[in-house]
Amino acid sequence: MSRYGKHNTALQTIGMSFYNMPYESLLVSKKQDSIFVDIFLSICTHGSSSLFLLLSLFSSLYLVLILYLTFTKSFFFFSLQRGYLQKQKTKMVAVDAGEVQTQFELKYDRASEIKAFDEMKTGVKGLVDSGISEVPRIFHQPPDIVGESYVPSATQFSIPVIDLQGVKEDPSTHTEIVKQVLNASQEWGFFQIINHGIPLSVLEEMKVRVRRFYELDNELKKQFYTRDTSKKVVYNCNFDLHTAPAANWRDTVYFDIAPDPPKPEELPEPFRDMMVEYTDRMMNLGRLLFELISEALGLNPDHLVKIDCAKGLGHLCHYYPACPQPELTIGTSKHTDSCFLTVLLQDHIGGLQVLYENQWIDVPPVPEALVVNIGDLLQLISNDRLVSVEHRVLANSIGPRVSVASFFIRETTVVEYMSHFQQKGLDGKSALLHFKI
Ligand SMILES: O=C(O)CCC(=O)C(=O)O
Repeated sequence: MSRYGKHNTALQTIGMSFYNMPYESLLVSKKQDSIFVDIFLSICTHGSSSLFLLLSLFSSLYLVLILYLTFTKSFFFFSLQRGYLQKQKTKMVAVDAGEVQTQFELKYDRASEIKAFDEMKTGVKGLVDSGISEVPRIFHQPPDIVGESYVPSATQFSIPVIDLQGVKEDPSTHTEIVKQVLNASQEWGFFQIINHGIPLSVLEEMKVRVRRFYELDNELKKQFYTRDTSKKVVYNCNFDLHTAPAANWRDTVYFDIAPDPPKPEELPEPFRDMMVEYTDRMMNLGRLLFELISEALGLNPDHLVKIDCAKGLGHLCHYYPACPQPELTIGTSKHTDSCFLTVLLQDHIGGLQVLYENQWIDVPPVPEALVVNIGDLLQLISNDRLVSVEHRVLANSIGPRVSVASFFIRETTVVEYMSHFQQKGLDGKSALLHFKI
């Protein structure tokens, strides 16, 4: 007789009704001693008190599982912060009054730390939300860069501000504006514009939408986290995360928006009803700027538009979370832009700096202004008359900072250039050097 013989009647009833299989086959499959069968049979014979015991057992197991998952997640962030995922410690050394340097030691499994961080798909914001109080080592900039960030920005210069009011109505105003655009593009490669035609309400709303995207639930945002740059919407932390010597304190969502925009349903919800308007207005402004730059170069006003400089557009929506140790890292490493022209919307936090006469100059936030800068491709096709200038964004203990960089590009002509730019990352050297003869 089976050792389960005394439970036969109850087992037969429950076995038939729950599993819809003959009682005999249930017995055959349970020949081995099993704690689960014991529990099951005990319920059959002892009724509700056993059921209560069983439910308690499963609740406890569930609780243990939740605690385990919470602990391992916190441990990941804790490990990343403390550097336990690395083989040796980073040493902070005071070099001079107020100056701090990070000494990099040799054995450092950076690739594993980067991989683990990237697989979380929650970016820098995820780290900050987890409550870290120290910047993880993967974000520590090399000592020379850290030292450079400490130098106060030069205040004797300020980047030009050009008022576009009346540019289309008044010929003498128009001529004056063209002159200012030429000077700024030759001398600085950067300028701010006011009265550019995009209402302040649209600019403010776009910043709200960027913040709203980053504040989405992690599971929703993760759907867009990718390193597949053929996608129309690419959200990740640093496009060069796996190749750069140090990661930037910044997350980005990129929209490849023109000439072939993504379908509205492909966009993250916060941008759906906003992207068309922002893009249309940015395209109009882009065409105006290319007309002014064409004239500044002595060309027909429609020259740059005719050669499709204003045809392709991408928006990079950056998010710079507040940083617990801004002196150790950077928001965006110094670089030049890989496009014809960039129009940048920044919020009130500040941190954008431009290299001018070998000094870093702040680009002060002005609510109604947009920042315009010449990209590498315009420098290239203008035979260096216009300059694509290095810029960077400092990390800040105040934040988050958001910005939207709209890049005008003509992709088909720059496939090779872009792949070189992507591969080299933000290493402080112009991608043009690779193409000069
Ligand atoms: O966030 C900023 O202010 C600048 C971003 C930038 O330099 C870029 O996207 O190339």
